[in-house]
Amino acid sequence: GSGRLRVLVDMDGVLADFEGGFLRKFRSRFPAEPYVPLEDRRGFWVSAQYGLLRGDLSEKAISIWESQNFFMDLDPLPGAVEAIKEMSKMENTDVFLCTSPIKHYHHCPYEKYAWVERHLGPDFLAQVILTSDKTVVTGDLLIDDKPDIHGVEARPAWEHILFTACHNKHQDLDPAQRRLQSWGDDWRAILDSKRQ
Ligand code: UMP
Repeated sequence: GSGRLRVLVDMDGVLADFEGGFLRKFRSRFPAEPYVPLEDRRGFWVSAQYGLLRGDLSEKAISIWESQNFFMDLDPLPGAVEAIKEMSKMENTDVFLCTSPIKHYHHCPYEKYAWVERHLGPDFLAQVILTSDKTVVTGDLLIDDKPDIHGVEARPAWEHILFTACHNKHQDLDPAQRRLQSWGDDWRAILDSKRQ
């Protein structure tokens, strides 16, 4: 290899507060409907849990993140912006933002780039990787809140570090899988553990 460490960092649920932004806009648009408090969230797919609550709530949930300004308005998670800026300034370290767009493409891809420019600065736009299959992207680490990341590559190059989120905090992991509890956790030690 190049002797450099390549870190792939997910956006929704790791840098941007997808769950908090969703719940706020869902309650504001559908004030009479039931909702799932963040402490009751289980499973990665918000739409699936809302569908279990009541059949028609799945499509109401989806309509929230398909709306204009949903992705743009997401707040950064605590410490995320500072951590990414510091990580990208480290010697021998390349940071890429690796994120899957929703299928409804009218707003999401544009707003993800706009979010990066706004919160991380224009220099970070070149680091964005939009992909619906993260297994074909090579890297040493993938920091992501989705517990099961699969695709056409059966043996991805990266080690998946599970970023703790409301929907995965109770989940039992494979004993080999490592977690990052938050950006206040020791992400520097995880990076160091992968350096040559
Ligand atoms: N997403 C859905 N449905 C859900 C929850 C999330 O489509 O119930 C979207 C939001 C993100 C994408 O655009 O899925 C997940 O992308 P990654 O965090 O895996 O990059």
